[in-house]
Amino acid sequence: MLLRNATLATMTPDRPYGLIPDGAVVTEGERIVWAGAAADLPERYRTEEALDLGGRLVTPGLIDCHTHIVHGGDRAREFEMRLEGASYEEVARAGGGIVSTVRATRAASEEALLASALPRIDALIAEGVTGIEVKSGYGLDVETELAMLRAARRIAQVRPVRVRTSFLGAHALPPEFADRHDAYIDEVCLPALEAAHAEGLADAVDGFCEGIAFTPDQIARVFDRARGLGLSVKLHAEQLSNLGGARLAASYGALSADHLEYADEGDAAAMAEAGTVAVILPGAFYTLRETRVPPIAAFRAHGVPMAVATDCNPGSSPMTSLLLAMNMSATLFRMTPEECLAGVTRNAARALGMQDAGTIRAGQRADLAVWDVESPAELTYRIGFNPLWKRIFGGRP
Ligand code: DI6
Ligand code: FE
Repeated sequence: MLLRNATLATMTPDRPYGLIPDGAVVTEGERIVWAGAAADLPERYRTEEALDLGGRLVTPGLIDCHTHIVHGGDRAREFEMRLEGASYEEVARAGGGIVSTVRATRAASEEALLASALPRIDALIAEGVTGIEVKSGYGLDVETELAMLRAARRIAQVRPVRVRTSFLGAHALPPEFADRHDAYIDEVCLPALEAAHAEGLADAVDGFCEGIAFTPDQIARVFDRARGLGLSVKLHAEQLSNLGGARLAASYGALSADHLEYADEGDAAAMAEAGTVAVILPGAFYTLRETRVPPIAAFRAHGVPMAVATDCNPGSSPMTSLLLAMNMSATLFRMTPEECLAGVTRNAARALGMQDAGTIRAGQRADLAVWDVESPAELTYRIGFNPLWKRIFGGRP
């Protein structure tokens, strides 16, 4: 298939947006076989069946590289309570907070987990998303962690989207292990990781390194096991305080460290050295009404690749719009529109270890988004507006 009369934001790093004003793309099966200026289109492709894009903008299909999109229940009642003045403790005593999602997730079948995730998945797809990362972490027992990952894998069988799964057993401490973090790691988290790996359910291993979750030493034990199984790691780090999570992640050659509001210059240097992507999550910052912004300038100065994601979860980021995450990253964190678009394409692919996605060039998968806009900055600039014109997944419109 020949896509002609297109403005290409190829997102290759050689020039801003990798922009090619009068461009063309040729796909064959699932792959891109040629992309460039229309004037350079090889003779042999000129007779292909052509789709005239009328000058519209083509970007790589968007990638949401950090979500907790599979989960039971919701936390709308808790949202109301907090706005009526209830404290965090009162919410927790009324059965709210992360444990309420754990309870709802344990009570749901794998089928129900899949069914409840699909409307949220569809909202992402409607904005040109072609790749999604999904974490476990609301089961916190072996069976439910596996059920979450199985439901996540099934998304790719029922929707035209690629899915990467992350095992997040070290997300929170379930009530039955109150104050026994190490026992939870030994008796649930590590056995669940082994079982998930044996079933081929985990592409990577994640953790939550925070005062309200797990210490760097506990996370290191999970990462050691991941390394033993040959799995890549990533980490929720420096979201609410600096415990050294980003440096720990970097020391394991992590794909990414995520959140990072409390990261510092030294963390940025360590991440740059390790090639660890900084995943910026403005939805949680916004929802929790945080005030400390991630050190974007330090990441930029050290050359740390930055990705942007929704963190879609029922508590701290009930958001299913990657375009909104781009806008928030610009307005709240001062990322440029080009950094925001690279954050949901090239750098999001890198955060997932997806080497064949995130840019438009020969050899990449033909996962593309066509937008009814004149310039790529418009994707970040507008709020609550979806200019997607067509999505192409594996060469298929
Ligand atoms: N960081 C967060 O903000 C969420 N998880 C995490 O690791 C909170 C998840 C929730 O409240 O359900
Ligand atoms: Fe998260």
